[in-house]
Amino acid sequence: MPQSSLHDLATSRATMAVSLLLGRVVSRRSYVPAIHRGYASSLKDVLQNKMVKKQKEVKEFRAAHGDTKVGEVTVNMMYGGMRGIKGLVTETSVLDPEEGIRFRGYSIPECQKLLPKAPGGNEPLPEGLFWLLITGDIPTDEQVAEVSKEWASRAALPQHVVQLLNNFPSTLHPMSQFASAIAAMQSESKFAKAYSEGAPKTDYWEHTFEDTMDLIAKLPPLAAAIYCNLYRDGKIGTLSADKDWSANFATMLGYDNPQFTELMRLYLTIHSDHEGGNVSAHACHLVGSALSDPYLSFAASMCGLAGPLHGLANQEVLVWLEQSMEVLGENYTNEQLKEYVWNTLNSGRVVPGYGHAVLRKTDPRYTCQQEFAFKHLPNDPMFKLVAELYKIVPDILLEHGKAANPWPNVDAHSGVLLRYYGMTEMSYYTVLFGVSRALGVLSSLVWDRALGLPLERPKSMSTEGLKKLVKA
Ligand code: CMX
Repeated sequence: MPQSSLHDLATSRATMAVSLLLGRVVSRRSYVPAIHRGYASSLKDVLQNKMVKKQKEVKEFRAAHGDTKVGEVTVNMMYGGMRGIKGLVTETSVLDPEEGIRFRGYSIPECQKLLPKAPGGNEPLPEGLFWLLITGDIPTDEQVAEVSKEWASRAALPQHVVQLLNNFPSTLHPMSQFASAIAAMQSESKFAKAYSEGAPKTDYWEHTFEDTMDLIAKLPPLAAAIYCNLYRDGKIGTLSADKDWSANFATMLGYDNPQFTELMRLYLTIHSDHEGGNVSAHACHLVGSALSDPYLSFAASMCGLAGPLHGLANQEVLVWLEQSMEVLGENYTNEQLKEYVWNTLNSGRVVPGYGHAVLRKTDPRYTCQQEFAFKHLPNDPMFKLVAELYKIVPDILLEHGKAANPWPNVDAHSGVLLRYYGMTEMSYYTVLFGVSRALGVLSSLVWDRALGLPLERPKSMSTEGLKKLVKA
């Protein structure tokens, strides 16, 4: 496979200066549809049409129902992580406790069926899911191909970010490297630049959209640089203008198995969005509400994803599974496996990959990964272990009596698939989750700016004040 050094990928300072200059020109004029600009971005045109309609819809809805009550807040909700409080509007996806996620109304199986695929591929292209998330429409093959090309053309990393990545110590966790490098790319923010030059509020969405497209395009080379620096020889594979986003990512990571590329397409699609209240989505929305630019907002999102109760659980699951293999070997009995799970619980730890703050059934993101495993790696011992655990853990968690949801979530399955194709470096897994999560949280950020959502500032209270309020 052709390899190029990280430095080859970096844009020179001169080129960057020119593109920043162009960015300034664009930010000063009012929006001109792509067709008249002579370059491909029909996505932006589709989006603008949607926005005009949605802005009107929201304005009319608020005028008619602005004071209508939508729920209540209890003392337990305030101490209990605000579970169940209806306090956010997110357009891109809705999570049903029983059914799981729907992206703009489409379930995962529906997305797998309806979204465009790569030639010869069976899994949906994340580009299509992004189009769906941000516009609400299922795109055509041509529209998706256009997004792939556009992302490939925006993928160059600034030189100072390459240097930063190359200088990180190998002891720094990949997620810390990821979040830091994203924050450092803020130097490229078209939103920050336009804001500092006095851009009108009505144009915020456009600058946020441009940053979103740039940032999503740059995440695969950035993530690949972390991987290759930490676990390979520091050289990343060559990006090609003709490949889709996932195929380029797989190549840059150094993987040339077409099945791994298919896994990437599925993985990057299903990890993208989980409505607005989860930590990574909420963090992006919250920080973005201060008009921090998309780079800073997404860096904050990634700091949240790096927590073991959220995205880092995919790393924790693999650590836990490998430990069980070490302790039990491959010829374990059902009783031994149960004992291993009980030992985890009795030592005060959680069973990673199980439970959820909203879901009350098996996560459909787990199910579609399980189907992928049945198709491609039915005899893998680690997959068999995951399948065995699925049979016993829910009953154990019910007997344990604490977890509100005893069923597996997305993280219970992803690591096993990656490991099968040779990606054994589990501390890297959450970075892949993060690359995917950009599609959802940045789509929402564009809509936040289009709808003019204000600074987020809920009311907090002291226990003393709360006691007085409820006359305790
Ligand atoms: N194993 C053991 N105990 C669990 C548990 C699990 N898998 N899931 C929940 N519990 C415990 C909680 O720790 C809590 O105990 P305390 O009362 O002692 O604090 C109790 O059950 C009630 O928790 P809950 O209401 O069921 O769950 P929360 O909404 O508070 O938290 C989650 C949800 C995901 C953090 C929790 O289920 C968990 O820790 N799971 C394991 C980690 C994991 O897989 N996280 C990934 C989630 C998906 C993602 O974001 O990527």
